[in-house]
Amino acid sequence: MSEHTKKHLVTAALPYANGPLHIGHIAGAYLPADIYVRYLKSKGEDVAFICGSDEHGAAITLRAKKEGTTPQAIVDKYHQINEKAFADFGIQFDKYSRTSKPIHHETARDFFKVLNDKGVFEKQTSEQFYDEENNQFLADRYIIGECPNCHHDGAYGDQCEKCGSTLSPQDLINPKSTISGNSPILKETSHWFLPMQKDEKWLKEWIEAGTLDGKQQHNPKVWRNQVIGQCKSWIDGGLQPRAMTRDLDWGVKVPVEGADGKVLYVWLDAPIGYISATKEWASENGKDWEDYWKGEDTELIHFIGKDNIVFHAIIFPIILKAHGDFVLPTNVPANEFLNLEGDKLSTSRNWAVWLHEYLEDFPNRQDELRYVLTSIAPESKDSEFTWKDYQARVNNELVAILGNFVNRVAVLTHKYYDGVIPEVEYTEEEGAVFNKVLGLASKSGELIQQFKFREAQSAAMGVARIGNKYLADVEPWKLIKTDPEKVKIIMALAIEIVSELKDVIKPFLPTTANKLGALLGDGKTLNKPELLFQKIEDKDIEIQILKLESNKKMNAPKPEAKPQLPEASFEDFTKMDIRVGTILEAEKVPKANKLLKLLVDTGLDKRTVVSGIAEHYTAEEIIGKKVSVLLNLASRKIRGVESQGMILMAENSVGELSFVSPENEVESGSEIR
Ligand code: B3M
Ligand code: ZN
Repeated sequence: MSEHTKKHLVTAALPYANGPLHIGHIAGAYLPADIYVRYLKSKGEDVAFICGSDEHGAAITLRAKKEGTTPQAIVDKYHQINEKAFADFGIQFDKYSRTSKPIHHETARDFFKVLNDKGVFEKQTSEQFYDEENNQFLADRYIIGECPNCHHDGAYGDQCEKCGSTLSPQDLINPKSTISGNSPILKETSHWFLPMQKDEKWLKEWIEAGTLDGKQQHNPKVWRNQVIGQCKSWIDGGLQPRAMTRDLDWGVKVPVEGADGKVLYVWLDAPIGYISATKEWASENGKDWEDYWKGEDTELIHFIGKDNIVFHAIIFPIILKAHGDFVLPTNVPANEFLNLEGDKLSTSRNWAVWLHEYLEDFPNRQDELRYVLTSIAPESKDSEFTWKDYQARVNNELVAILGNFVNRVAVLTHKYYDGVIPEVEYTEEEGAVFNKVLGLASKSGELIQQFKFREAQSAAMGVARIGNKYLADVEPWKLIKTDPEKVKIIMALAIEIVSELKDVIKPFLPTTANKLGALLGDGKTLNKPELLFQKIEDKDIEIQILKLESNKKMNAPKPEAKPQLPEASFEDFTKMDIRVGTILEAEKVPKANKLLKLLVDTGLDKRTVVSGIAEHYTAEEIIGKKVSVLLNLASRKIRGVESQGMILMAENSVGELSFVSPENEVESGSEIR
């Protein structure tokens, strides 16, 4: 069998078309997938890189409801935005499809039918939440209530976003329908269940040892620990039957009689999207999709974030195997999460760096973001993006090392030789330097094949480091007077390092690699250099940090307003004698942290009032202040001091107090009513 019968099918999680993409998405799945694919293609491998919009599921219908529009309008909008953002960042899919296409509906329906005909599913009746006002069953996301773990009040039926725990709708305390706001009732409905418990045995062997039907299917040593760990803990905890259909009117209709009003569960539907998109790509490119999904020598890799592990490493393999003929994934290199400036990324709180906004603020600087995101890729644990770190990595690495090296080579070659690349023979010294370069380049490639993209990029940057250090050490600008022959050799080597650098960084920094390609031209003369990287100034990142902070303020949860008190008559109100008073004296009440003893001019008299404001005001700062005083409150002793009346204060949601003072100058004793 020749080397090139091998096929690589690489998928990246289909993003929900219900919002724009942020750096967490890119760092989690799309960037590593793109690096992997670019590398394979540079080696002449046969690759299909497949992705697309996930356009079904309650996430979409919910968003449509919130924005007062249709699910179709939502997915049309975000499919386009996201497809463009991927392209702008050089994420080069062979196919970016969408699950709303007829070919997908057909593929998903057929898949379900095959499984159903084989008797894979068990039809079960269970009780689910139902909104009586709207006559509909409620998808998990349509139910909110109190989280049983952290008691957060806005937990969804499938997950609490506050503490991250996975939930079932029936776990919620005091569940409410998000459609009507009412408490839902439980009502019987039937669904097609996948009895996953039957697959525990082979799954365990397959995941832990990599064997399937007695054959070695993958190498578990290349699988990430957290992927194997998560799968093991699911399996060891005992797999449960899981419903593969839902009561919803948006999605792929269940192709079985008696299934009106039901669609395929989005987690059955979406992974099949990989298959339908491959079909589309194949027919557009004169290929056979089955070579990639059913071939003997096919490698299937799913790039995803860690919240998708169970769907790709347990559920999808179960259904692929149950269907028969399909290959199972060779690896599921899931990433952990990326945090932002000390906090979890959050779409709803707008705590994110949005891709389309990044490129508005930093035009043409997609490689800079790719570089930083790969440098901090959350491959084995959660990691964090900060703007300061972004600035430091761009300035100290891309500008100071890579950019500086290439720029020196270009400038000196033009200065000494009008750009013509000298032809020379290397001495041993140059040979040794170049061997180091080749060593790093091949190391980078090996690391990519082991899905260690962080280290792989750092090895690639090592090539620029070697070149930069080499020039600094041999100082051709000094030798040019004394030993011009040596300088020719030095520059020839430096140019060859640039050429190697171009190839080795290409998977990571494709735009930069293209610029290096343009610089190197025909290999005989260097063209004029384009600026590779510009320094990120302090003000550039200060703007970004301010933007995040103001988003945070705008999205801070508003406390619920206290409900209005029972009605009071006008007589009730007029019983209260409230007047403007002036604080004449103030002092702390001994041994009472909160209390100040005030002497107040009420216009009628000067009297003592004890007020619990000492944590908000010092005695000195309030002397002379005009305030509102309730005069005819029955006098009471507070800490041994007789208090005659009460100062009215406004209290905000976090318990801060402030005086209620007249806006204009009015004399003490003025009535308030
Ligand atoms: N759309 C979930 C997500 O974006 C889902 C992935 C589907 S991959 C088949 O996290
Ligand atoms: Zn919780």
